Amino acid sequence: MAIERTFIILKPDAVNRGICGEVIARFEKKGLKIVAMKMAKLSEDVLKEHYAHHSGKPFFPDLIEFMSKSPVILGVVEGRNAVGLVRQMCGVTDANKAAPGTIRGDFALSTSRNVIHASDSTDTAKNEIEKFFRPDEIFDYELNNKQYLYAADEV
Ligand code: 3AN
Repeated sequence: MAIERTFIILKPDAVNRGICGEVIARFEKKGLKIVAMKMAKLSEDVLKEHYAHHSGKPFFPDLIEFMSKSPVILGVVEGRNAVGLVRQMCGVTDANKAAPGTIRGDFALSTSRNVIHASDSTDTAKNEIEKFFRPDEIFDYELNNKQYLYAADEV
């Protein structure tokens, strides 16, 4: 499994409910590495492009209004199979159906207020990271814990 980078947004509900730290801690505890992080208020134009695949759906206006209402935290998370792994840790879109133990399963009750966005494929991750972060905002550094996270033939 390759070392991948994936893009996350801690949405306005996470910021305003004060649970960002708990969510980020889950990725750190799992052994994933935070390689970029910043707070930003996303414009309606940026959000309409980010969620273009939902344009025209009944919930689209509420989604844009909600996501632009307050600052969010943007991040890049790195590790083996990070794209699929972070999606698994988030749980399914409808937080009512998300399994206990997942972020949405443990922290949310709604489809539209579901705490976190995470890229759904390696291609999407690459595009989203490029769109939301400049190269100098993403950091290459060693945690020096690889031998404790992976066997020698796994890295
Ligand atoms: P995910 O974030 O799990 O990849 P997407 O990409 O289908 O899910 O949806 C993006 C966001 O749009 C969701 N996180 C949620 O906020 C909102 N959304 C998706 N489907 C619905 C729905 N049926 N009703 C309300 N909001 C929705």
